[in-house]
Amino acid sequence: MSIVAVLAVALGGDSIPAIVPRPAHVTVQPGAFTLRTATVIVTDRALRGLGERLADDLFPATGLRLAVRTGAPAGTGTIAIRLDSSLARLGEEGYLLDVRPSRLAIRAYRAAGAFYGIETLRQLLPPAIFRQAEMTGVAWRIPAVAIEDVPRFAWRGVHLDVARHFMPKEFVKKVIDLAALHKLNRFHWHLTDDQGWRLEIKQYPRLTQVGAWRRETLIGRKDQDSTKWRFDGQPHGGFYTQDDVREIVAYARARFVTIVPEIEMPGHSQAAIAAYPELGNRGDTLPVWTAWGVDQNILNPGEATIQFAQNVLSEVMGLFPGPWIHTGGDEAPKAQWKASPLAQARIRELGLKDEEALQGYFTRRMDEFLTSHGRRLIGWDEILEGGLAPNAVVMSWRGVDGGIAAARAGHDVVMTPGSHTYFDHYQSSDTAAEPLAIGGFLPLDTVYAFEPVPPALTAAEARYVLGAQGQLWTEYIPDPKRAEYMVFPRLCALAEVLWTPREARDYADFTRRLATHLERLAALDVNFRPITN
Ligand code: TNX
Repeated sequence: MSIVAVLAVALGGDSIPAIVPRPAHVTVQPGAFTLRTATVIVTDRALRGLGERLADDLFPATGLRLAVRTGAPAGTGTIAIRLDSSLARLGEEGYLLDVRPSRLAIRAYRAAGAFYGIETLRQLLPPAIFRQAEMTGVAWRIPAVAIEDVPRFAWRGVHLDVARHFMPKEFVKKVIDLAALHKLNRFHWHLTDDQGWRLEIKQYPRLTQVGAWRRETLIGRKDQDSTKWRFDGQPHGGFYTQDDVREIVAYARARFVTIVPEIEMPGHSQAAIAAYPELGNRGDTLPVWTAWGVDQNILNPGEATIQFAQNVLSEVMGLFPGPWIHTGGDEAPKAQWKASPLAQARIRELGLKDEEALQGYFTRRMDEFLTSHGRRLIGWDEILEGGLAPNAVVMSWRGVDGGIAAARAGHDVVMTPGSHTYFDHYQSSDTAAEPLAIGGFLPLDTVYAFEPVPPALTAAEARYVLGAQGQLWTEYIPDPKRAEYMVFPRLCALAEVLWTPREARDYADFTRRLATHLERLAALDVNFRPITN
């Protein structure tokens, strides 16, 4: 048992309330605050929107329409939500939550902190609070606690591949909502790949007219022998219009989630080449890819293609206000560049060593472009191979070594190793009892045991580790329900890795709280994998 839990028991209180991720400091006190018809939500002018959102969230299950008053005194029977300039120690995202039988108060230095205080408050209520119809016979009691909470990491992310299988806009919003419930603050949206281009680009309409649709999809696991491949004969596709994106960006912003859009280059680009064959190396007309794996068809490194990529990124920057733009960079086989006169001439002209250095040059051109527009390029760890672009942030997916190398070179890093953060891997060793997955084995306790800061880093280097995120690649994940099954409850474990102080992490205590948390997810219609092992 942790020190906090021992203290709580010693004080005669219950164990730590079932909040996921577990707050940094919790003191359980006697008594409870009860929601009643007369309860009033009191906010600062700046936090009025958050107060209204809380009132809206509490209404369906309780049937109570709580009044929201701005600038009123926080007396008996009030829920006060306020900014406090003396709380700079809590940073952008920390908060204090003080629940007494007579009144309840959330205080934070910044609005994001107040938002997380509200998320904690919702989890202190019975799980039925997440239902969308009035739940009779439930006592809406909030146990008296004093919570002081700040996140351990600044980058707490979840990634979703909507290229391999298109996921509808409503599901994207649900993922953002669930991210916020777990106090995650980055949504990495993998929008383009060989099998589909999902973002409307006004200058290049064929990207979605052609690139958003594939003729059919490989059935089952990809066999080494391509003569054995069988296809489903069903067209698959879809894309988000720019208006859809504006809606999703606003939805995320209201939940303090920054979207990190990803446009893959120069690899994972067959859908773009299918739309505009001049982007490829051979000028042949390709279909949007119907199989999985590492594709040999990559963008050519010519000046016109660099211009194309920058034009696309201009529209992306116009849609997404966040600081980070992801340009992929992973798995770009160089056979076509080796055979291409244009690529070889580029290598000579630019005095580059080889094809890897040419990809490094391509990435640096994107880095300069994004930097000149006040943004940061982020890419998968292959971008280290051809000489790292000066401002780039690295996502370390092939283990943590890329992250270590980048941090030592003074680059920001987000840890995304397959070994601990790939939610497309199996959740059980009994794979026959699970839906078909890409392979691998990533059980819940392994996610929980993940340590984003590799011990090899010094304290100074460790500061470059911004955090981590969970990945959902969707080759074998055809729809939202399967996506939920693969992500939950593993994302709950990762959220705790990212939020909770390292010394307060305790797997047994996590699984105890998770049992209640899964009732919340059930109320929210999340198709989580039940805990069976
Ligand atoms: C590798 S992770 C990829 C993806 C696949 C994934 C499957 C990464 C940067 N590239 O394109 O979907 O493996 O696990």
